[in-house]
Parts: sequence; C-alpha cells; structure tokens
Amino acid sequence: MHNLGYTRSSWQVDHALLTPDTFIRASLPGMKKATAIVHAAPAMGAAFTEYTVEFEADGRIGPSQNQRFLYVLEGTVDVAGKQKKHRLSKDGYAYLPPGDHTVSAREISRAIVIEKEYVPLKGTHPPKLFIGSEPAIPGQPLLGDTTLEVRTLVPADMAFDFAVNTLTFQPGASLPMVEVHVMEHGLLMLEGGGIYRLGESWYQAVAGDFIWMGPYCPQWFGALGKVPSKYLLYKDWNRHPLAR
Ligand code: UGY
Ligand code: MN
Repeated sequence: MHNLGYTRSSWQVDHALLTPDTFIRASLPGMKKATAIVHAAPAMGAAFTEYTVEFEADGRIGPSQNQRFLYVLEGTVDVAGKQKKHRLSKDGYAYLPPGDHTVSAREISRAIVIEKEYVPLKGTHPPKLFIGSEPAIPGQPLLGDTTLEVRTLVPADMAFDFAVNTLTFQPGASLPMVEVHVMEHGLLMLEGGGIYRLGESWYQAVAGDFIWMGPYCPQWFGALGKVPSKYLLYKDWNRHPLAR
C-alpha cells in the first residue's frame, strides 16, 4: 500500500523530526565509497552539522577543518590522527580535532558524525584526539531518578565547546520537566521510542529517527513500550552566550 504522501517527518522553525522514510543519501566532498544522510545543518537553522555516514567496504571520509565527534552505529571504523590508528566497533566513539585525520571502514559500516567549528576559550588548550566506548561509561541517574541514566561521552573539561551524552529511559520513564534552554540539540534515537514534545507539538519518536531542537525549543520525552529507550544527544556547551 502506498503511503499516499504520509510521513512523521516535520520541519519547523525551532525543531525537526526526520524519519528514515524521508532520508536522502549523497556523497560529501572527500568521501570515497561512502555516502551521507545530512540530518542537521545551518540550512535548517542549526549552528552545527550532524550526518550519518554509510560506508561500503574500504570506504572513507575526507579531512575536516571542523572538529568532529564520531559514534559507530554498525560495523567497525578506523580513525587515525598524526600518530596512532584506532579501531572502533559498535558504540565506540572518537573526538577528532580540526585538521588532518583519516576515517575509514574495512567492512560495511555506519557511523554518525557531529561537526562544529571550534570556539576557543582563553586559558584552555584545544582538545586532542581521544576515543571511548559508550558501554564502558558509568550511567548516572538524572536528578536522582534511577529509571533515567545519563552517560557523558565527552570529558567534563572547559576546553570542549560541546557535550555528547546518551540518555537511557526505562519503559515509562520521562524527563522530569519540560526544558527550555539556550543550547540546541541534535538527537539520534538509538533504541526504543516514545513521545517527544517539541515546541507545541507531540511526536511519536522511534529508533532510527533524528531530532533537531533549536535554542529555546520546549522539549520533553516520555518512554513507552516494553524495552528501554536510548538516545545520543549533542548540545553546545561550556561557552558564554556571546562567544563565537
Ligand atoms: O541535557 C539536556 O539538555 C537533555 N536533558 N535534554 C533532552 O534530553 N532533550
Ligand atoms: Mn535539553
């Protein structure tokens, strides 16, 4: 049955829900045997870009003048700076400073990449390449709620101008309040699903969906179903609102 033009995808001035049925693939400059699905970009009102890379075997992406945060969704991805090569498997991640680095995959793989121009901060040194693995990070209950765990993937260091966390909700758990804040978010739903309030609308959100929340977009999530829900969340962080 044809969907007769129906989709859950919606783009609004302060938020967007983008569902896999509407994803369009295109190669970005520097990519070989790889394509991108661009989820968030300045064209929509975001101050960062976030895209999924789908690698063929021996696929690669080019270098970037922006800092990158890369999280592996499927397969294995190799990242290398000036010295060492690191192999990342599912739920492994890397911070890549601007400049020369290589990102490649020996097998069919998928990763999500966040890119943002680095905003320096006096008294700190720009961060260096590092890698991590999400399952190895201890979960912290959000405001004492043990049904909602936060894992902080980027170190608590003012040198970083953004944060990336995972939030894991047990079925029925929810954010404790409607948040309205100056930071914007890029969100990839990794597991489960529920109801996301964005602005004045309530959306069904399930694994595979991408959400952009602009500055001050009212936001709230409640997890539904019988399995935990989990999302990967970017936010700008650690900088004065007038800094650039
Ligand atoms: O950290 C956050 O701002 C987070 N609690 N927001 C969200 O999950 N929409
Ligand atoms: Mn938030």
